Amino acid sequence: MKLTIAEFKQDYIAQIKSSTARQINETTALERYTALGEMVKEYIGNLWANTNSTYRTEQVKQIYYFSMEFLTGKFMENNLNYLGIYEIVKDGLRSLDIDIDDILEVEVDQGLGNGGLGRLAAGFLDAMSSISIPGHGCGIRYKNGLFEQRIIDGYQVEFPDRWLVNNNVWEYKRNNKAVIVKYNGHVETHMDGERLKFELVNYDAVRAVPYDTPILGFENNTVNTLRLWSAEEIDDIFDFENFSKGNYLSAFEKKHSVEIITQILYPNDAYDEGKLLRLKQEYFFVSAGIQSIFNTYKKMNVGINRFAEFVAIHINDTHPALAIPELMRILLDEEEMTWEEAWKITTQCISYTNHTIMAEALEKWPLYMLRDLLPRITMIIEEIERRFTEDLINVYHITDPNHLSAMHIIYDGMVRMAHLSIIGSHSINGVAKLHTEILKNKELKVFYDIYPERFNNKTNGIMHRHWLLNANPGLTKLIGDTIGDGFKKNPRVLRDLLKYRDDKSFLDDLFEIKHQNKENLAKYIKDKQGIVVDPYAIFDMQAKRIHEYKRQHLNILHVMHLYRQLKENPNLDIPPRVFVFAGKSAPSYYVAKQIIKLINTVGSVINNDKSIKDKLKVVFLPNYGVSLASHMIPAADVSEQISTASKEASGTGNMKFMMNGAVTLATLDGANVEIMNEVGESNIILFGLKVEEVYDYYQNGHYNAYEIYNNSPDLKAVIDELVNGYLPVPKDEFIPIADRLLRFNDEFFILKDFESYRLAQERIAEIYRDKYQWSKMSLANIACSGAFSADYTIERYATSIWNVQKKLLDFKL
Ligand code: 9GP
Repeated sequence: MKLTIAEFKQDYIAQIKSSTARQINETTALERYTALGEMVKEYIGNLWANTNSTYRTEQVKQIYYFSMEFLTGKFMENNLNYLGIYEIVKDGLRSLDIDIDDILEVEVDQGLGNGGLGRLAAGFLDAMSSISIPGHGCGIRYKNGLFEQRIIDGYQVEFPDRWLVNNNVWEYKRNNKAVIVKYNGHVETHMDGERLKFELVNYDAVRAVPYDTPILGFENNTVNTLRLWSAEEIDDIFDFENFSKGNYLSAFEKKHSVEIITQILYPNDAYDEGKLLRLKQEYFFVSAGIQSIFNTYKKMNVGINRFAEFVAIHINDTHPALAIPELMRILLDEEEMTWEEAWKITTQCISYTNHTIMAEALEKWPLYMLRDLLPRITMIIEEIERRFTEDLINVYHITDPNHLSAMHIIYDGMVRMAHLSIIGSHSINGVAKLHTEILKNKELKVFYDIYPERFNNKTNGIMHRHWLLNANPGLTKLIGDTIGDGFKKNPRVLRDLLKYRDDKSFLDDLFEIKHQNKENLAKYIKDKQGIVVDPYAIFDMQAKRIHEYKRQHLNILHVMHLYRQLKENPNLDIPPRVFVFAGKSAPSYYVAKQIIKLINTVGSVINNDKSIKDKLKVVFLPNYGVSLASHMIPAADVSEQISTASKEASGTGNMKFMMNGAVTLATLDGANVEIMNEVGESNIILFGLKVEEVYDYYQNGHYNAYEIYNNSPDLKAVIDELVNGYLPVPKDEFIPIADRLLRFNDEFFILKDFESYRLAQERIAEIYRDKYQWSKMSLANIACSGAFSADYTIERYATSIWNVQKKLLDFKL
């Protein structure tokens, strides 16, 4: 947009006065931030209104991305960049004696997600807007985001994440678009002429109120909507009569029992908590979201039969799978369609992404619970199941009871949400090539055999503008000065950087930018953790959820090994290294929490041991989220992507680190395989078992952890140190970790992969000694990272799954 510094200053001073009734120099950073937010929101508002009215009047097909999680992080810097006014605002504020960084610092991360899945959803929204796809997000406005992680005495301790405490300047509450969601009750049937009608009676009604956040596209006038639903008591009142009788608490009971539905995001990305509340949440946003899609759709007046021509609904993992029976319910009970008509529309509209093969994360709900909470929805699921079984027998000629039971939706008293999602949608995609192959050939093979045309791959992507423009301005400037700014819209042109791989002065600049980012992070570590690290050391990072399959313990065991070597020979000639960890554990995942404690305990010993001459440091940065990632990733030399082959569906951190010039230390798992294909084997450090070897061990059962332990003195020494070593903890503290490795036979092959990991780390140390060789590898990673932009991923979803066209918008601000 066009804005001069003088115009900005005038608008801003007026805004500050109207929103705070104070002089600018008397305002707090929060007030300044809020005033700026209000102003930016007004600029965006014009574009937003134009986008919505164009979609409506031109009757374009729209995609609704349903997700339990949206990890959007902060909006201000992005919005300023996307409007093209960041520099103007920065200079305007400076002339008012305000540092823009102080304002940006005040914003809190919108942390409505656990990790990869939620961040992916946020990146997809950004990409849809930025490449002009009419697409919106639908989710839950949790009052408390993912917990705040603090480290106390080395342990993870969880605190509530009250992100709304200072209000959220970006959202609009839309009372007039509220809808009713119905729970419990029972279904009555009656004949209406020829038609059997179903009616839910005596239900509990909850008011779902949407809060809309504008999702701005990059310099293209598009503003889509993230609609998050909040639960309210139907009239938002308390029981006055009860209150008057002095029953203060019980008067508010009903109100609280409703509001609790959107109170908290489950801090869990790998397990089905089995909680009724979570099921309520899932139906809540799905039912509200689908009702509101109908309300919007009906304004187009094109007839209900054409619904699938104008609406695509994507379910992000199985959490929104109840969209299938809910859409059926509305089409059958409210729009009075036949089952066949309704089913056709439903399967044409719905598509599903699978994000994991971890068995414990594949959602199942007890049938009795579902029936009690959602009686009509359960009837519809049972009918879907009945018809599906009939098809299996009559169309696909499957009669073997074991085969049939492997495919049922309802089995052993449980409802399998992945099966419902597959049967009720026209597309099922995995999130990296390898992951999709595993789904097709193994985990979901029985379904692939009957529906091969439904299965496809859509490798994940990241918000490349965020990870460069916002997170790494130094690198962004160097790229822009060298190859121009085309990469912002078309990140594949980053490949042009490859021309500079032998240009020493370019490599010097690149090295210098990385060094500056490391200096900044070193300062951050010193300020926050009190640990001094050497910015000339190799910064080796593992930042992601803590999980045994992600193998943070392989990393820390190797650190313990390096420490042993240095203790034996303090003059050992190795480049100094800083190992940085960050990530949250699910609160109930005991072993993962012990891994955090182990990292911190090892760190407390190593960081204070003068005898090793600062050659080794270990840092655990608490409360990993989008903002912390944005500080860390630009400073990384090495990106640890070391999951057990087959277990990480894709990973997206791997792509962010690569884009910022880190060299990946990787197993051939998830999207690491595609990263290797992009950069070439000479620019990635590979190690470890391959998928086939992992499956071979699982199938043949001949893995023997004790044997490896007994035959590898280095490994044995560090595992023994877990229990009998120098760590200042009670002797049994880390026995649970040691037990998982030995007594329970090392499910994730830490022991088997230790030696090749150690050698890979040695290679890294070797290469790093040659500054130019290292910088060349780093350059190759940046140059080849453009392929992993979410812009391209969304392009592929739009053309091959959703069949949604771009809508270019012309509007002058
Ligand atoms: O574990 C996967 C991760 O590999 C992937 O990158 C991410 C986004 O597709 O999804 C994660 N899965 C979940 O968070 C839970 O299914």
